[in-house]
Amino acid sequence: MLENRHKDLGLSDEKVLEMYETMLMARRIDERMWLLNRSGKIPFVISCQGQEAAQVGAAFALDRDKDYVLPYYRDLGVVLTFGMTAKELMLSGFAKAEDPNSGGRQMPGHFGQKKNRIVTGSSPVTTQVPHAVGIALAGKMENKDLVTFVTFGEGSSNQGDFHEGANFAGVHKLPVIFMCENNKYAISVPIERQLACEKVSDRAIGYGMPGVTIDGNDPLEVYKAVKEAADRGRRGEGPTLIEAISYRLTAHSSDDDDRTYRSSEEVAEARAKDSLITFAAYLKETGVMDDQLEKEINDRVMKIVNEATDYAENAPYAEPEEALKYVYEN
Ligand SMILES: Cc1ncc(C[n+]2csc(CCOP(=O)(O)OP(=O)(O)O)c2C)c(N)n1
Ligand SMILES: [Mg+2]
Repeated sequence: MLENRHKDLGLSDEKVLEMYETMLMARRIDERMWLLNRSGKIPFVISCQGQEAAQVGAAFALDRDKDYVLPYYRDLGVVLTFGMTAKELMLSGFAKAEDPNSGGRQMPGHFGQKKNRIVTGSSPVTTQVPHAVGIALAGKMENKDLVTFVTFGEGSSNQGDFHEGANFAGVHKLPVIFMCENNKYAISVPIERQLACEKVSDRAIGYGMPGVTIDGNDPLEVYKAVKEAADRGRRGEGPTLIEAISYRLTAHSSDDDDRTYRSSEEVAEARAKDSLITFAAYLKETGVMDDQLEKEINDRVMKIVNEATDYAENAPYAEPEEALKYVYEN
């Protein structure tokens, strides 16, 4: 690794430590959710593990006071960067009344928080893409200096919503960043059975926008690509398609057994390239972090995750009468 790549990108030591801590927070929350699920305390988990570098690297390149994010279900790293807390995520895992995403109505992974411009999504994959395009159009019509950032899986890039949204954004030169988190599987279907073209980013040419494929395990490479895309969008030059390559380290969800369709050797190989390990190594090589600081960060994160778990576990469920709130007009 090159010495101090983050300095070349204009990122301070504090910023990259903050990135690392956010990646670690996403991982530790996710790990805790699996434990809670397997001990019968929460009904469902859909993991970010393996995709934290792409999520956090990207979200750090955006303007957290202006831009809108339209995350998909794995994006713990994106929503944490945009201000959702561990406590709020745990409240969602336990489906408690105080969950800011949906008041405990939705499955975990349906992120939404108005004050942080995290736009709520729906369960059919890729429906967030046309929403991101629409918000960018509104921003352009109102001369607002904003970009929208939308993510989706590579399997989901086959859905009509992606193609319709990308085409409209390309024609109207809208400030949208389309980021595909290519984790090589769509549930049990491997990448070779999903696409006839070589890369998801090859699809960009059809919509008149640049398309790049980058290493999604390298948060700095992702930061750089998303920053360039955001700058293009703000200059009025239109959308960009970014394909961040990673690997889904867990099963698709807590309801799936991935041993039925992939080998443990393949998973072990991907685990050896885990961005939590490689980014920590980079921070040590460049003298930004030592063993002592690494321990301090981990202890701080674990304390927050423990407190969030306890709080959410003990928080009240919504009253039954609340079930129809927001569904019908009062
Ligand atoms: C329109 C639609 N079809 C099918 C599903 C069921 N489904 C949920 S996640 C998923 C796989 C998506 O794979 P990918 O886009 O690669 O994302 P990943 O889960 O790998 O991150 C499917 C088929 C759905 N939610 N919506
Ligand atoms: Mg996938």
